[in-house]
Amino acid sequence: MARGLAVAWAVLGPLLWGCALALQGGMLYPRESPSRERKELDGLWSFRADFSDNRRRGFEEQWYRRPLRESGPTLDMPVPSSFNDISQDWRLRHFVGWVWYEREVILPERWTQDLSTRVVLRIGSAHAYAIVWVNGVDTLEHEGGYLPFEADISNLVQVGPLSSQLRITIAINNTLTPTTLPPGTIQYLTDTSKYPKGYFVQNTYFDFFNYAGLQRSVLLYTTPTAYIDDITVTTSVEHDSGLVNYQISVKGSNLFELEVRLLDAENKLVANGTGTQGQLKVPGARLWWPYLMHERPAYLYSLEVRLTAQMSLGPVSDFYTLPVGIRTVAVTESQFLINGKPFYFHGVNKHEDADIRGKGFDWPLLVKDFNLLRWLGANAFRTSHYPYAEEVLQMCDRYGIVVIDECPGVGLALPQFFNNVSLQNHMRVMEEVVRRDKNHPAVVMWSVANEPASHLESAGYYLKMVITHTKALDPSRPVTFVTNSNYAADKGAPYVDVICLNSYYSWYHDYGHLELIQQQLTTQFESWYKTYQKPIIQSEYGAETIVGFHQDPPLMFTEEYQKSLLEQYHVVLDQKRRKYVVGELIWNFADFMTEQSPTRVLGNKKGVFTRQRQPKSAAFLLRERYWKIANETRYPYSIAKSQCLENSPFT
Ligand code: GCB
Repeated sequence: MARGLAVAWAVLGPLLWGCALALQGGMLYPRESPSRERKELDGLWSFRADFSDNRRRGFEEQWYRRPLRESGPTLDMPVPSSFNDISQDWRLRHFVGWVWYEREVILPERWTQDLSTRVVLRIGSAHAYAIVWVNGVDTLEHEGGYLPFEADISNLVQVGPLSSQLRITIAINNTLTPTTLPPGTIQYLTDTSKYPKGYFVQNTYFDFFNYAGLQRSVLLYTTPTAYIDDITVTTSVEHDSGLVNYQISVKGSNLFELEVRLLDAENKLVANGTGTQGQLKVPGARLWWPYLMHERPAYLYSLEVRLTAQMSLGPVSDFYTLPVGIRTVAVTESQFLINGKPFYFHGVNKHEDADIRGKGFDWPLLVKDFNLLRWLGANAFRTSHYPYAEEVLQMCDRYGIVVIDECPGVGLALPQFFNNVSLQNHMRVMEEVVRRDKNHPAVVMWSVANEPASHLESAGYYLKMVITHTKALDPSRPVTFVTNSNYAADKGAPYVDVICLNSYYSWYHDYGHLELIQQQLTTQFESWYKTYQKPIIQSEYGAETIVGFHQDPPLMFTEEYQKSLLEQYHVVLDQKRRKYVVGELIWNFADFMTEQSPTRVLGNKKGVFTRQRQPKSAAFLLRERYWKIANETRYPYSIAKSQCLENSPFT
């Protein structure tokens, strides 16, 4: 693609925004406000896995009609959490099929009696397919983990004196099929000399454990019956003014007024407007900068939206406040620009994985990981290989950590996965990702897939369609996918704005031959750049390392080998980063769980931290490097200190 075009969409983006969102309805993060309340349903839920042969007993016996405990034995299951590692039953760890969750709730009386209140049930994520009943009534279905879904349940709870008691039942199926995202296959093993009748396994084509369940919060929240349904904000900069373009969708009324106020961090009004769309001009705006790039990073304004609607019961008001960072993103032939300045990604890939909670959202883990990112001097991460919890992105906005937001398009390894049904599903998932994450200043690029079989012709068409669709959904951000194909064979690369490359020299090839890395990596970069003239990110590299294994000279799996491999990569990255390589993301931030296999020792051990978040030797090497790069690339060029925790440089 011509570079001019890339720049053009960065400029035109804010104007084009919103013309293509195909999903109905918004997915604003549920925030409290004078007109909105929240009730979190985290804690212990009743749980039962359906171990019946066809996994359908729950439906046959209609477990949703009565309290789950009346259907048979239940377990206590914490939410949020993956269910897999919580019990001592190995069958649950590897369970494939339907599991049932249930929780009883008492609602505040006002929620059930006040007919100008709307009650919404929101599920942060349910991996991978979910059906929801409220008081036994089929209310909601959703396909795909890692993204929220919700339903207005007012008509179920505002029906009579007993309605303040609510029973929420959620059936979740973790089966992955050729048309789910990520895809998978169910294989029946029919050799009766080896396997019992009906024996099957779930095959996945990615390298992380298929944790499942209610892995993020479930909550109830209220809005008035006329309400702010969605807000879309894009920003740009003109001379020293920040421009905030907003578009607001209102539901429940056609007769309404909207007031929009932009406040600075001291709560001072800096601009205001009215109506469903407009542009706010902020003279002398403070920009949202990535931390380490600027002395005053991550500046957030607040966009206060107030809706006043005329309803038959009288006037109704709704309030919603959205954090807004003013910043621009653009891509040239060899640079990734934030606020017009070259940005170098020195960061990590992550997983939402730790200990017994699996992928369950956890505040202590969130804060610990961000403290480690700052200790490391990491300024960016990729949400490999699925969208992370919204609270993670909110932290990135506040701390100034840049995000490449990846959808669950991982494991697209077989030709049959590039079919039309999968394509439609993939495009819908991108709609959900963009709808959820579009307003985060920290998100600077979308990644539509990780390591698809992009050498296939069918994959070329498929990736072109998903990328084009994503660009139409959000013309303000670059789009990529992460490849491990050869530069000459890759059919998807022509459509991306930034080339993201995974390579594992001297790990999956030429085992132990660290001396080859420099030559092979140089060839990789030069071939790709010569072919495409687009900026390149080394989006994965690393080595499996078992903490406490030592050997000198280095051997594979030791801490010394991981360090030496990184050092070899860094020599070439240093040569190329002044030219067209715009980032390096280590694989991985921390060790994580995978399926069992002879090449994985209790999971993937390529973390620079252990799964318990303790550093391996490579973490210190990376820390020195990242702080050195931060000092060299900071704008304006002042000295960054590695003691980043003092005096909170993040506000
Ligand atoms: C990759 C994948 C990642 C794996 C990693 C590895 O290329 O993108 O999901 O975990 O390699 O360690 O093999």
